Amino acid sequence: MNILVTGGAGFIGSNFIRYLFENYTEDNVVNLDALTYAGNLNNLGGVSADPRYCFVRGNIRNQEFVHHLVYEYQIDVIINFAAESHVDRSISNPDTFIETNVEGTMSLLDVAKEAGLRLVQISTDEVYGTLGKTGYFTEESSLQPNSPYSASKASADMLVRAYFETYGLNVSITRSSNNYGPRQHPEKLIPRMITRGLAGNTLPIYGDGENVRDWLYVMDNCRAIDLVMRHGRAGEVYNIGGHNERSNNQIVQLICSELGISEDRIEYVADRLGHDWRYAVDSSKIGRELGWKPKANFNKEFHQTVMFYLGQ
Ligand code: NAD
Ligand code: TDX
Repeated sequence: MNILVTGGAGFIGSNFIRYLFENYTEDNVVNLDALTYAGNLNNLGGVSADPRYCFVRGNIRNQEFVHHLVYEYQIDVIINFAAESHVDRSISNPDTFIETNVEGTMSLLDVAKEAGLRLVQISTDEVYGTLGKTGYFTEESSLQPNSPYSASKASADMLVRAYFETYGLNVSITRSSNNYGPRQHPEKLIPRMITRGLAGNTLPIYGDGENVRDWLYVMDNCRAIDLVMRHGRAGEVYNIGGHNERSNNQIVQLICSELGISEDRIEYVADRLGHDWRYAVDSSKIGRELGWKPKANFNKEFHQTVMFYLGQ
């Protein structure tokens, strides 16, 4: 297959390209990435010389350009990772989130429609809003996004759904929980705490730190996305969860222990506006239909993740 990966210079996209090349010999990848502040070609070290790989700098909103790429490289499927992905930035500057996450997805949908291609939209569990202490989001849960970021991702999901219902476009959506692993931008909780910890800085936890996230090892997510790309049903949504719920306090305490630094470095700071309290997804559908379940041992992969950032 000839696969157009958008946003492949970012965290999950770059790990996904690695996953493909490690597991398949026949696939070719075109990585289309605008190289925003979040894109880093060093994430593709070791891959960039592979004859199956090609990097193209460009914006997913540039429909004419994407259209040209699809024909030039005879693309079979588009996997859309490209996004503005940081909730805090969406609170201070929502405009680019609408431009990339909504208009950019719309542009790709139009190209896929015109060329008759399959498209997999990489979405997030944040579109469902927040949970209390119990319960899980299923694919049938209502969309109740609370941040400009999650509202932009939910809007994109609605467009994807509409292109399936209206034009019969061959689309699937994945909604994963929080990913951890190598090559994540240092603005996100885990790499931020590690890099600040190493630099001797304070470790800023928002609010009381009791917010809960379900941590999914990035390679488990890549394996799930690959299954959805090849075998997922058109018009369907697949939740992907790690079954590793931890409070932010627990995560930062673990980082302190991994780095051998004192928890006195933790500083409780002003809470994030509209801060979702808990995310947790029911991923039984992808287990039932595609035989996926998370394989990673959390403590082992968390340790490896810390080692990765220590080595940088
Ligand atoms: P990231 O911010 O690390 O990477 C995003 C990439 O997209 C960057 O390389 C950036 O340069 C590129 N990009 C941004 N705007 C672009 C544009 N207009 N045109 C082309 N490229 C553009 O993000 P990530 O953490 O790897 O997330 C990837 C996807 O997965 C996103 O759609 C995100 O919403 C979703 N997601 C992420 C997580 C997570 O925990 N990181 C969880 C669930 C879903
Ligand atoms: O400095 C910090 N202190 C802190 O307490 C940062 C950066 C975060 N936090 C808290 C906020 C969240 O409760 O940690 C938790 C995780 O924060 P982020 O790493 O910003 O992730 P989150 O907001 O949960 O969103 C992530 O998962 C879902 C990704 O960034 C999204 O792209 C994805 O859709």
